[in-house]
Amino acid sequence: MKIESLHAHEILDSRGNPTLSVTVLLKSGVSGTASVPSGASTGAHEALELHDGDKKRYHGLGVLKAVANVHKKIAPTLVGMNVTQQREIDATMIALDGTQNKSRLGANGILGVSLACAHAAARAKKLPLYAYLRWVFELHGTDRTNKTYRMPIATMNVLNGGAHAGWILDFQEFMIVPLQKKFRERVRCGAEVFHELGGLLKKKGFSTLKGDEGGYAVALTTNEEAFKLIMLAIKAAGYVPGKDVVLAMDPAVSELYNKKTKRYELKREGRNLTSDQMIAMWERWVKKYPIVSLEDGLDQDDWDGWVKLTRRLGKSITLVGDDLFVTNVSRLQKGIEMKAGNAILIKVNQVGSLSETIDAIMLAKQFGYKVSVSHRSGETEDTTIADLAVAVNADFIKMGSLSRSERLAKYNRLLEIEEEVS
Ligand code: 2PG
Ligand code: MG
Repeated sequence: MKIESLHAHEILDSRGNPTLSVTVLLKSGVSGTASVPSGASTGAHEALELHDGDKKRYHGLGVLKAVANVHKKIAPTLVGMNVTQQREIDATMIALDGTQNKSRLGANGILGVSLACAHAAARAKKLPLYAYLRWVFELHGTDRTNKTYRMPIATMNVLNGGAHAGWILDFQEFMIVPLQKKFRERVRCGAEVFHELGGLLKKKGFSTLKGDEGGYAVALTTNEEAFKLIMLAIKAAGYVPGKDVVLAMDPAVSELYNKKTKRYELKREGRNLTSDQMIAMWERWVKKYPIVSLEDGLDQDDWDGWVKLTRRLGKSITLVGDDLFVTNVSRLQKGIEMKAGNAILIKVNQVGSLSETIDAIMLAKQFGYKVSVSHRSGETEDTTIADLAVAVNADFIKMGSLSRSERLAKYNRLLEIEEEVS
C-alpha cells in the first residue's frame, strides 16, 4: 500500500485548455490515475487553479508549475506513506501548501494527487472506487441512508447558455430531470428528450450546435423561451412534464451581477433586475413550469437575497448553492446558520481535495441540505464524480447533456455501477 512515486503531466481538457493528469504508483506495482476538471463560470471563493501565466504557452493557461509542484514539493512528502491514509495524505498536502485557497501549490495539482491516491488504493484493495470511498471515509453507518447504495438523480443540461455558449443566452443551464425508477431508464428518457429537442429546433430553423456541456446553444430572444421549447420536446418524446420529467436550472447569475449598481444584468433581454426582482421572477417561473431545482439563482455574496429566496421558495423547491458555497465547509456553515439555500453543489476542484469534499457533503447531510455532485464545464474523461456520487448517496448528479464523450463517460460509468449495486 506504500506510495512509491507520483507522476503528473499536462493534458488538455474538453475545451482544449491545459490541465493535469496524475498517476500514483505503489510499491506493489499497482497504480491509479486521475485528471482534474476546470470551470468557466468560476466562483470568486473557489480554491486556486494554478496556471503558468506564460503568455507564450497556451495563452498563459499552461499548468507546468502545478506539475512541477507535484514532482518537487508534494512527492517528496508523500512517498512512503500508506495510500489508504487518504485523510493524512490530504492534510499533509494542505499543510505543505499553507494557504487558505491552495494558491501556493495550486488546487489543481493537490486535487490530482488526492484523487489519484483514491484510485490507486481502490485498485490495491480490489474494490470499485465508490465502495472504497465509502470504506476509507467510514461513511457506512454515519448516515442511515448510507447503508445501501442509491443511484443519484441526474439533472441533464440540454440547453446551454452563459459562459458555456458564448453568451447566446444570459442563463447558463436549462436542465431536464427524468424521474423513472432505474438510472438506465432516466438516461434513456433524457437522451430521447434531448434528440426530440434537437429535431424541434431544426424544424423551427434554429441552429443545433452545442455548447461546452453538450447541450444545444440556441439564440432565443428570451431566456424563458428555453423552457417553453424543452416542455414541447418532453411532450413530443411521449413523456409527461411534471410527472415523468421535471425541470432544473442553473442560471449562474454571479456572472451577471454588477456589484456597483447591485443589479443583475440580463443583457440578452436588455433588463437590469434587483435582487427582489430576481426572486419575483423565479417565483413566477416556478409557478409556470415544473421546476424542482434552482442553482445560483442569486449572486455568490448576496446572502440577504439568498435568505429571502429561501424563505419564499425553500419549501417547494431545491435551492442549490454553487458559487455561494464553493464546496467549502465554512461558507456552508454560514449558509446553514442564516438559512440560505437548502442544497449544496459539490465540485471537487472548488475545494481541492477529496477529504474536504467529503467534509462538505457530510455537513450538508447533517443539516438536511441536499447534495448534488457536479462536473465542471471543462472536463476530461475522468469519471471519479460518478463513483463519488454513489459513495455518498448523493441526491443529484450534474454531468451535462447526453452528448460529448467527456460527459457520457460519467453517465456510462453510472450505468455500469447501477448493474453492480442492484
Ligand atoms: C456550474 C458549472 C458546471 P463551471 O456553474 O455549475 O455546470 O459550470 O464549471 O463553468 O463553473
Ligand atoms: Mg453552477
